[in-house]
Amino acid sequence: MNKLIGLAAGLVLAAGAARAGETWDMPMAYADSNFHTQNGKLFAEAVGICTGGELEIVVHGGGSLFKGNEIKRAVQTGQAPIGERLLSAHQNENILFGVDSVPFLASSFEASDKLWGASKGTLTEILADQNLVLLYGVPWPPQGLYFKKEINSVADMAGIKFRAYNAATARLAELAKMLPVQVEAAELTQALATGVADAFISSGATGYDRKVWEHLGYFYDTQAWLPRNYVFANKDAFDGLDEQARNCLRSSAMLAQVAGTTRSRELTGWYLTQLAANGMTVQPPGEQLAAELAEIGATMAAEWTEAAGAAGAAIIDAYKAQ
Ligand code: PCA
Repeated sequence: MNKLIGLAAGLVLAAGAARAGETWDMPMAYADSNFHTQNGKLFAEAVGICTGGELEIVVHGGGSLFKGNEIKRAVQTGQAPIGERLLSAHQNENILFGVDSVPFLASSFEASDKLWGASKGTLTEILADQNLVLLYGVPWPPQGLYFKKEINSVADMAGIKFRAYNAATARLAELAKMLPVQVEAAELTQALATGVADAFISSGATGYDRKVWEHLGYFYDTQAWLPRNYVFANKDAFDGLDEQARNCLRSSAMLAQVAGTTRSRELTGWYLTQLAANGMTVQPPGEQLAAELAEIGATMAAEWTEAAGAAGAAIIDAYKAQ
């Protein structure tokens, strides 16, 4: 039995008799086969077992219920009671949502966990003010650059159409004199096929999910940051549950965060192997490229710190103090 389900099955003993209850639709933005979506399904299963069927969560992957960029609003307004989204996609709303996409600030799983620990309290408060309850967050594998051709310097990138997924990736494109275009992961394959974009930054996971080897040849393992998906509930829907169901959501969320993060870490190398097995050149950036990307990263870190003010500084201080 899966560890997560096993623990949840233990919790059900405390949960009492089963009774017919509520069903929550849970929109998720990424492919059904993606590990975030699979982990969301385990979370849903754990909640179902823990509540003895009182709360059934039905996962809708691949942006099938709401598109990625619609999910937060849908949950805020109660059109969906719960959902998952890329946290840094909301940086335009509040700079602090972009804390996990500052280049080279936290570029390992260990550092990502520390940064999450340092930022979670503040993010929870911001989301609570938006009628949302933060449940859990799971990082994507480290972000690397995908291109059609070999790239040895930032100058080689000039003029390339670059698919962005948040404000930071668009800014990176600008600083490298590329042309950013926002595209959801669900539409990435089509964007590459039609020439809307010829390059992007993402994890091996998204390259694999979208079979990007059909269009691109090179992956540079820059390990620039590990952006996080987070799962959140509508606060009114959450508060409307009985205490037992709320506790089940919280405990299943804790398990899902650990299980999902472990899975992300375990799969990181495997995804890169798959890119290579499908004909891509997978390698670290060359010395010049790495140095020039570090400079762009330093510019972006300074811009983020300036925009994030005292609240941002408090998060960075807490992160560095760990
Ligand atoms: N995949 C998502 C976000 C980060 C990642 O690794 C994407 O490319 O949209």
